Formats: sequence, structure tokens, C-alpha cells
Amino acid sequence: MNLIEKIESKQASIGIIGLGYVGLPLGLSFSKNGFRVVGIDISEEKVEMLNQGCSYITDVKNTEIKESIENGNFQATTDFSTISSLDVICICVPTPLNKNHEPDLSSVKYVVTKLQTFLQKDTLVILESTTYPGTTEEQIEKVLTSSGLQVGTDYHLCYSPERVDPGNKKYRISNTPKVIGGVTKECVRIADSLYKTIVNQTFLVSSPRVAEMSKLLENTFRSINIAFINEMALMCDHIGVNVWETIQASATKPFGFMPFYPGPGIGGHCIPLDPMYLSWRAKESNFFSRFIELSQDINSNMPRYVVRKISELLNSKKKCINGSNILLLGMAYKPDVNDLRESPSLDVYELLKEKGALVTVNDPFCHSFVDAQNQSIDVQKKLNYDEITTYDLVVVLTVHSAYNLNDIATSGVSILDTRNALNGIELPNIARIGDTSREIDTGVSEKVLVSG
Ligand code: SAJ
Repeated sequence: MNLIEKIESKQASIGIIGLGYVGLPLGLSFSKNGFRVVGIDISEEKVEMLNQGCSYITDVKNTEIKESIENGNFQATTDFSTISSLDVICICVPTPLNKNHEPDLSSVKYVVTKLQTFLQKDTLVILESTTYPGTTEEQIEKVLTSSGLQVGTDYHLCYSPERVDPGNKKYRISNTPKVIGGVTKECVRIADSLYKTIVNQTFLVSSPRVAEMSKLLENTFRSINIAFINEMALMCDHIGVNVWETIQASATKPFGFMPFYPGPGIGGHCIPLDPMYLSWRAKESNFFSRFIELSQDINSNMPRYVVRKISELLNSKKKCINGSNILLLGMAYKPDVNDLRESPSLDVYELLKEKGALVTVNDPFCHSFVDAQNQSIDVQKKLNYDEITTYDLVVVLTVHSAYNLNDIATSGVSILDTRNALNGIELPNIARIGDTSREIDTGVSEKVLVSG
């Protein structure tokens, strides 16, 4: 039986290397569709938790893991030698930036050394980790060829970008089209037959480079547009227009416009990082992307703008940041996830601490984080609404659905809203980024309409 026949009869065994927010849902998706899946990770703790049916990914429930284990379709291990017993290997390891903001492919390279040792003939290898164009051929194909393995005959190699959107209830693996680029036509054909067992739609491209570039294009598009609307927010603050109302008006245009929204900066594992992979690769080819550099600059400076706004608002109450009691709502990078990676809330926290503020951080999803002084900071999980007026200022950074925004707004506490979460509530104690308000609580706001 050849590999495609093994896949179509669900007899192919699938290895997922890297059991994070991409690898774990992908592996369970294959398990649920009848494949035997082995999850491979370097973390003993993660492997232990998974084999006990415990999830550490917000979007993955314990029951999903338990069912797959009970069906004999999922097990986790730290033993990379299991690669030799698998027909398909999906690589879903992190591709972060190093301290010089350059691609760090160390996790991918580590996996490739294991492939060199354990890869068997006729295995399909797919890289899903986000990376720059050329990685699949340069970091996987070239290395395996040097070990005497010929792609297309000894094994098959593709790139297929992950499109997992943590917390997204509408778009899951099955209804998100999957782009696939292979080193040979046969490679793509095999990968296409595999992904078609779990996704409704695949889109085949002519090479891994195109597939690698498509993912970076998607996320660089997003980063640049977020930077653009962040600059519009700064501009509106200066010229005296409410950016949020402006966006709502522009968004009524049914064509030729796509709304993005200002915020305290950009977080997560994708949007802040992916454009840097692309600009790094472009520079390697002597091309300097001004768009990417400018958007990174604007986005990364939004926390400073938020802190400047905080200073202005406290000043209007004859207070300064130093010594003020400030509550930050939402430390995760986006609503209803527990992911703190690159979260701009952490930057706002550090900037306020540097200026001597007494900062309390609240987030129902995050337990703690390590601050710039390497201290572990406990995160308040439950918001005590009775104590909220004890703060000099409350800053809405990430709008978790658990927050009762109306109670916060009507408590009378001074609020800086960086997400327009309090849209429609016009009270003198509420200020927004991207708006002119530099004063608060004075009650002189020209529009004091309490709606809703
Ligand atoms: N953000 C804004 N304004 C916006 C949109 C986002 O400030 O208008 C901020 C968010 O607050 C967050 C950061 O940008 O801090 C990233 O937000 P995101 O919605 O892009 O969320 P991510 O990082 O989970 O991005 C993922 C990406 N998915 C993959 O890479 C597979 C991205 O491609 C998706 O477009 C995005 O989800 C999505 O659409 O939700």
C-alpha cells in the first residue's frame, strides 16, 4: 500500500512535533478523523499532562484529549525515535525572534537533526511553523539531502502555513482553507490527500516558497494596517476628532474599505513577529521594506502613547503617575485567551512601574508573569467591583468577556479605554485613546450623554 492509499484508508500514522496552540489542535483533528496520532514534544510536563487527558491550550478541552486517547488515536511522547514508526510528520514548533529581532529557527533545526536520524523512506514531512520564504528547502531539504535522503523518492516535503486563530469560535481547522506548497508535484498530491481528511478546502501552490510567503503576506498586511489605524488614532488625538466614531462611519462603506482598530500595541505570536521574518529575508536579498519597519515602529510605540495619555489624565486631576494607584484590565494580548506573548499590556505595566506607579494587574485568564526585573508578578484574577473606585485610574487594555464594563463605567472611577470597549457610554470619567480628551472627571466634557 503506498502512502496515499495509507492516508485515504486512515491507516497512515501521523506524528505532530510541537504540541502548542497549533500542533495540539492539528493532532486532535487528525485523531478525531480516525488517524493514529503521536504527539512529540520536548516538554516532559506537556507530555505528562496530555497523556493524563489534561489540556493547557484554551481552545482545547480535556474531553477532546481523553476521547482521542481512549480511542487509541492519540498519545504523547518526548521520544523522537518514534519518528521512525510514522508515515507523516507535521512540524509545528515555535519560530520566534532572537534578541536581535532576527529569525530564530533553532527549534526547526533541532527537529531536522532528529529527522536525519530517524526518518524512514516514503514519509511525508510538512513544515507548518511560520517562517521566511526558502526555509523548507534550505533548512530541511538541503540538510536531509546531505544525509543521503532524496526528496520526492526517499521522502516527501511540503510547507503548509498554520492558520490557527486562538479564541476564534467561527474559524476552526476544518473551515479555514489550507495552502500547500511542495518540493515536487507528488509531494503536494500526498499532502493534499492528507489535509483533505480534515479541512474543507485546500489551495495548492507551485512551491514551498509561495506557501511560506503567503503566510507572511497575510500577517504583514494585518500588522501594517493596524499600524496605519494606530497612526490615525494619534492624528485624531492631535486634530480633535474621535477616531472610533470616524472608523464606524468609514466602515459603512460596503466596498474598498476594511476596518482595523487602534489599540495599546500589538501582541501575540504572529503579528509582531511575522513581518520581521519577512523584512529579515528581504534584507538578505538587499531589499529594505520601509512599510514593515515603519509599522513595527508605530505599533511598538503605542504603549508609550498610552502612558502619555495616562499622565495627561492624572495631571488633569492634579496627580502624577508616581504614586498613583492604577489598575490594568487585561494582560493577555487579546480577549479570552491566556497568552501573554508580546502583549502590549506588559509594556504599559513596565512603563508605569518605571515612573513609580502602584500598578495592580487583572486578568481572568493569566495567573502571573515575570517582569523586566525578573520578579514574578501575581495577576489578580477576580475583579472586585466594590474596590474599583479606590484606584486613581483604571486602564482597559484587553477586553475579556468576563468584565462587566457597565459596572466599571458607572462606578465613577476614572477610566482610560484603549479599545473603545465602552463605546456608546459618554461619561466624564471615561477617556479614550484616539480622542482629544486630556481631562477627566471634571464634568466639563461637552457631550455627557449616558446611552444604553
Ligand atoms: N489588533 C489591533 N487592532 C486590530 C486587530 C488586532 O490592535 O484591528 C491587535 C490585537 O489586539 C493583538 C494583535 O493586534 O494584540 C494581534 O491580533 P490578531 O487579531 O491578529 O490576533 P492573532 O495574533 O491571534 O493573529 C491571528 C493570526 N492567525 C495566524 O497567524 C494563523 C492572524 O493571521 C489572523 O488574522 C488573526 O489571528 C485574526 O484574524 O484573528
